Amino acid sequence: MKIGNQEIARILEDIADYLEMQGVAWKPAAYRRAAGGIAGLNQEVAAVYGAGGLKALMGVPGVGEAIALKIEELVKTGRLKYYDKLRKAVPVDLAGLSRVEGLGPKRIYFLYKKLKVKNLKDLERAVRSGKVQGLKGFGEKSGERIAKGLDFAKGSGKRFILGHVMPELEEIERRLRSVKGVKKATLAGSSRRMKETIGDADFLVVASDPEKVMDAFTKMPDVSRVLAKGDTKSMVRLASGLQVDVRVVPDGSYGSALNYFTGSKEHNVALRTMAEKRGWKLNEYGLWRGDKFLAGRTEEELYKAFGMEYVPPEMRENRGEIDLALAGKLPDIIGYGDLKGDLQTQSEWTDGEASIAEMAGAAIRAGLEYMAVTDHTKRLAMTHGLDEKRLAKQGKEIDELNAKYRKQHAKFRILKGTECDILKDGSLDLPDRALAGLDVVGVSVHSHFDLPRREQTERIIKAMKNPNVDILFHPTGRLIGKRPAYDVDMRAVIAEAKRTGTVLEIDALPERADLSDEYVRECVRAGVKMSIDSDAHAAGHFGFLKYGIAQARRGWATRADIINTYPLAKLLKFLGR
Ligand code: DGT
Ligand code: CA
Ligand code: CA
Ligand code: ZN
Repeated sequence: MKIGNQEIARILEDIADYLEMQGVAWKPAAYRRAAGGIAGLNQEVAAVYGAGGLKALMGVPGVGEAIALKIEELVKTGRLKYYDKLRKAVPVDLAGLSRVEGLGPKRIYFLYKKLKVKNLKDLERAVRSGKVQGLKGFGEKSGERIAKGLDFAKGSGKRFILGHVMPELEEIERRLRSVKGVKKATLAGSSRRMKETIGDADFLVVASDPEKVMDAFTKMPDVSRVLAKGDTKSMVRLASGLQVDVRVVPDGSYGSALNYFTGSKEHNVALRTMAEKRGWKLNEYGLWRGDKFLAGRTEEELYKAFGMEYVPPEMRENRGEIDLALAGKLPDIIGYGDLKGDLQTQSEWTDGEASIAEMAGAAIRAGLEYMAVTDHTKRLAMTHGLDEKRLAKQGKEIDELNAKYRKQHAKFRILKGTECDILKDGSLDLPDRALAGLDVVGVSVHSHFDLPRREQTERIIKAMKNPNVDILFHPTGRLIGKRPAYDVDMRAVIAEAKRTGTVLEIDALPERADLSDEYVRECVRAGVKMSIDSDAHAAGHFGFLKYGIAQARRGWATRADIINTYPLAKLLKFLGR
């Protein structure tokens, strides 16, 4: 079995840790340098060794003769006796334990000797029982720090919510672009495909001076740890815990590298298989027939060489997009500038932070032509939800604002709406006569999340049957990483939406992203209309809309599927107003 670079690097890191436990002086640093050099290598160590033996290994940044000999043993046998001996003496999960802030090799060793702590689980037990805090040389403060670090380490296998990390990633992209000699810098991976959560972030760079890029990248202020630094590849961990990789690639194969590192892996494999069937070869350096370079400078060129339409990153999941692109039949999915309005916003009348006028101002600046005010209803007492009387009063304020826009000849209209609570039995929190006076009625579930599936489904369907209801807001109620969707038969809900003409919302709030891309796809297939709403609670929240559009694109929705791409007159007609 061939041993990969990541594993070799990890073993060298572990050796460094073991040596540090023993109090060995400069050697740990040498092993760490070598590990970083290998992690940053753009070819397999095994291939380097195969081509040039021990000498070639010593050409890897940070690798001297002693370490080269150990790598040779690893490549040849898949094992390293020296490492096995160290591990046997102190059998601890170094990788896991070192993720805990405040735990270095010396302390890991100490905990092992005193409390037999071998892994995160043991550590958790020892922290809970107060044993760690009681250890001599481990004052109460560091015990507390370790307990905190433990919580974080346990969660660090977690995925990150796209909308929460995207602003920082955009900042990193700008930073990389501003480095001298950088020609291109682009976000790739799942964040380019705009997946609702990402595991790590991947950047590609074309630069005349890669060293400068790596220096700038590893020295960014929000970097908490440099995991690898090489000539063409570096990896860091940000203070948020998010890992970010950067690779410098040749300009001539930028397109194929971007395609490869954008993924998804499944899409890549399908493309590569197709290439092989034609007797071609596809890798991150290009598309080849024998030694002849066919394409790879740009992604457009690459897809064209296959005789395909360009596939937008959001669609690259090998869910049928390849056949459609080959046939020239990809759907014309909604674009990021296509929304004309927003149909779910909250104001300071309930739990929003801004006045209706302030929200409208922000919506206008976001390029929208209409916005529905959909404050909560009285059942949500903690949000100071509206009853019929306050709703009517709010309507007057909206009329006055609209009159003002008309006078200024501003092309903007505030719609009167509600986010009306669906009560336990499926009835609504406002009387029909109040709903009938509104421009747009949204309904949603905010309580009794634990009803049995049948009851939950019937409750929601009953609300959808009310002829005043236009949109079901955040249809599954999930909060990513916090609360799963309530148990509801979405197939039945989608069928009912088709029957009653109810719109299903794609709530763009990053932790909601509700509908998911799969449900968007099912709505498209069923011919059910959707809306993309920010669920804004503050003037700055209209920026969330792009994540909702991304979700719609990932579900292959076109403009026609999304009702708030319609101009106002068409929207009002659709809503029957
Ligand atoms: P993530 O980070 O879990 O949210 O998902 P990705 O898609 O960003 O995955 P990541 O970071 O492991 O790798 C970035 C891209 O590199 C991935 O989308 C496709 C490509 N890639 C990674 N590993 C492989 C592989 O084993 N085979 C192929 N064909 N492509 C790969
Ligand atoms: Ca990634
Ligand atoms: Ca990655
Ligand atoms: Zn809600």
